[in-house]
Amino acid sequence: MANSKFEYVRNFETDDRCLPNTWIVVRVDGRGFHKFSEKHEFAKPNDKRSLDLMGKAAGRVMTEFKEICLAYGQSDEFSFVFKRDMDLHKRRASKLMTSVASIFTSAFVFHWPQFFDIPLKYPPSFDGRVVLYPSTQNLRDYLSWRQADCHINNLYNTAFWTLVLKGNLTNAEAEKRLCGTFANDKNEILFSEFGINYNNEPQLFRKGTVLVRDKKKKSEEELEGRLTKDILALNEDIIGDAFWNNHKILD
Ligand code: DGT
Ligand code: MG
Ligand code: MG
Ligand code: MG
Ligand code: MG
Repeated sequence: MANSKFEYVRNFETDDRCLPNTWIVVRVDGRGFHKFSEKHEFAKPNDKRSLDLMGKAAGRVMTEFKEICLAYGQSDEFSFVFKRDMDLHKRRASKLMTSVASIFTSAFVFHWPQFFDIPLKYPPSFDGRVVLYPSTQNLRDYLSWRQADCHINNLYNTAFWTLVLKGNLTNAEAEKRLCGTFANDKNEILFSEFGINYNNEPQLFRKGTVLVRDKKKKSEEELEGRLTKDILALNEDIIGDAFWNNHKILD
């Protein structure tokens, strides 16, 4: 049915191609995960099962899209970085964003039983957005921003839930106690009152998860603990230069 009289409606579709030669970041974020985490009895403040499942789902997205060079996740979100010279889907924002959110969500549901003993109570969903970064410094700053967010929230949540669960404060009392405190105050409360050295908390919680590709041939032993044969999950600092000097992902 070429050239039917209906075909003019195609002209209503708008062009949403991302600017060439820019880093494309797609970020997905769990919709209403405050409620979702309560309903599924997530451990507070961090549930390792959920964070590992998020990493697994993100790995599926990277397996599907070879154009993604790196992903970073924390809490209920994951950011995917597409190589700046890629031309997948003609760089159309809606195609990239919806495909990533869809693959991520279905993988999250598909792999749920591997991580949780209880069944899903309702279908979880994730929203998506696309952001373009023209310079590599802008992209590094974006990723630093997300990891700093992870740190700030995790320090607050660790102090808050320690005061509630171990200090027997009510939620309101704990909130009041932490109001106006700085990072060193929270570290001090954790250490002097509960003997917790925040720096010894798991890296997964403090740093989030960064997924990178690693195509080197590996022994059986080295494959242990990997997400897939080619994708490595790390819980490292990505704000400083060391990580980037080691991995050369953005060069
Ligand atoms: P949204 O994104 O606007 O639809 O709303 P939410 O509720 O997803 O809010 P968001 O994304 O700003 O914050 C993430 C929520 O998920 C936050 O309430 C804490 C919760 N959450 C994420 N990971 C964990 C976890 O490992 N354990 C627990 N207990 N809660 C978590
Ligand atoms: Mg949100
Ligand atoms: Mg959310
Ligand atoms: Mg979130
Ligand atoms: Mg089609």
